[in-house]
Amino acid sequence: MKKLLLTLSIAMLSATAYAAETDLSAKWDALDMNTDGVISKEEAAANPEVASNWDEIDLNKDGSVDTQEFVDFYSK
Ligand SMILES: [Ca+2]
Ligand SMILES: [Ca+2]
Repeated sequence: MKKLLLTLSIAMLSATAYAAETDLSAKWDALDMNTDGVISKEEAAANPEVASNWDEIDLNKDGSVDTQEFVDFYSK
């Protein structure tokens, strides 16, 4: 019984992680409209959440958001 519960909670945990990942990846795809692998400030303008947090998301201040910066922001 204990083992079953453990298995169930692991399955639930990974389902949550998977959902979060899928959600994030869908969000990224919607933002990176020219699919060059980074989000430019112009692309971010389409998403108020990203646009208003731009300075916080663009950690290295190079004027674009890469996947690492994007994931870092949303995994906080
Ligand atoms: Ca882009
Ligand atoms: Ca950056």
